[in-house]
Amino acid sequence: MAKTVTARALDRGGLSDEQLVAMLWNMLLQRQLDNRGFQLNRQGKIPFALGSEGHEAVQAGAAMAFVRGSDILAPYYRDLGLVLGAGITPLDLLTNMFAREADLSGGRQFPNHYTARDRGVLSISSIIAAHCPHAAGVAYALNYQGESGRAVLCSTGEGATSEGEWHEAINFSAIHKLPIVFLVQNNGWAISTPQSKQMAIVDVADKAAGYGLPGLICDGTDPIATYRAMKVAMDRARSGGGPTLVEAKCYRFLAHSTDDDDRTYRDREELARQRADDPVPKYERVLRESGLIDDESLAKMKADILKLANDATDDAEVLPYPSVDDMTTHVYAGAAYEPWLE
Ligand SMILES: Cc1ncc(C[n+]2csc(CCOP(=O)(O)OP(=O)(O)O)c2C)c(N)n1
Repeated sequence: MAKTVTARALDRGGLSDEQLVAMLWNMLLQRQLDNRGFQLNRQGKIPFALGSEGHEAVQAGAAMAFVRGSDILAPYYRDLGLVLGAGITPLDLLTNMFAREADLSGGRQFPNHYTARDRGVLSISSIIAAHCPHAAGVAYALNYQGESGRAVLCSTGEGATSEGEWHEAINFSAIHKLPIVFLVQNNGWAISTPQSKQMAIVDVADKAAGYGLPGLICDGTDPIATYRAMKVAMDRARSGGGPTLVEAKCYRFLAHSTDDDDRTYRDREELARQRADDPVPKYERVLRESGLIDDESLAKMKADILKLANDATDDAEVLPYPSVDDMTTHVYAGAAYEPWLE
């Protein structure tokens, strides 16, 4: 007998059932891979990990507004869900964490510093906001080459908006009406610096007015709300309307990185309060109440994701490290160039 599902009407932002469920998949995969990075670090197998826990909804929603194979992504180190959305695979991510030769940057980058030229993903800079002028440059090049219908998504945290490069990039983009969206994932903290010590305003989106571009705010704990804002902004960029600043309000549940102890600056009550608004179980509830998932399909999804993460971990761990002879490749122009021998 057919199962009767009492579905609550869902404000779906124009997304299909498959897309709504795909966003949950992305969020669950982010969380699984986040945990994996921290586990591997505590096991002494990788030197460092960063987590996006609390940012899952922003990134799943923004990734849904990104057109794979056409748009260009300029991510920052906390963008696990965005890079997955752009086509970087769990095996790519684990190979990067383990710094193996097959890593997309040859095992030379920090963990969480992904890049994939063939998928339009710019290389991540450890220097906060240094990628923003690069992103504006790519957007300028799209205009210059007359490539309409494509946009650049440049992502940062709110701390990055204190950096000169962020202001230069956003100003340049507004002047030249570039096809770019500046997504700010405002999690309230820049390592130990709270937002109140970073800027004297409450909404980062207000910074847009000073440069003459629109600023949108969305609930970054809701992937559909984030998708809506990002879709408006990306479509505007793609159709020649110029740049937009989108601020997604979210929270960082984990310490800044595996090298950070957030107990020294964040009280546990704040964390517990924010956990009550955890985007992952919240979105599970939304899909459950609207009849798009049930216990069985959710359990299967979680089992499949765990297997994907386990397989990627096992496959990456057995790969070889880069050879020592290969040390200067990608560092100096020309593989045989050894400046210290001159
Ligand atoms: C120019 C520069 N200054 C300082 C740092 C050290 N640093 C690394 S991450 C970080 C915090 C950035 O915070 P935010 O942009 O809010 O992103 P979040 O980590 O909170 O996602 C800082 C200060 C750096 N990498 N580069």
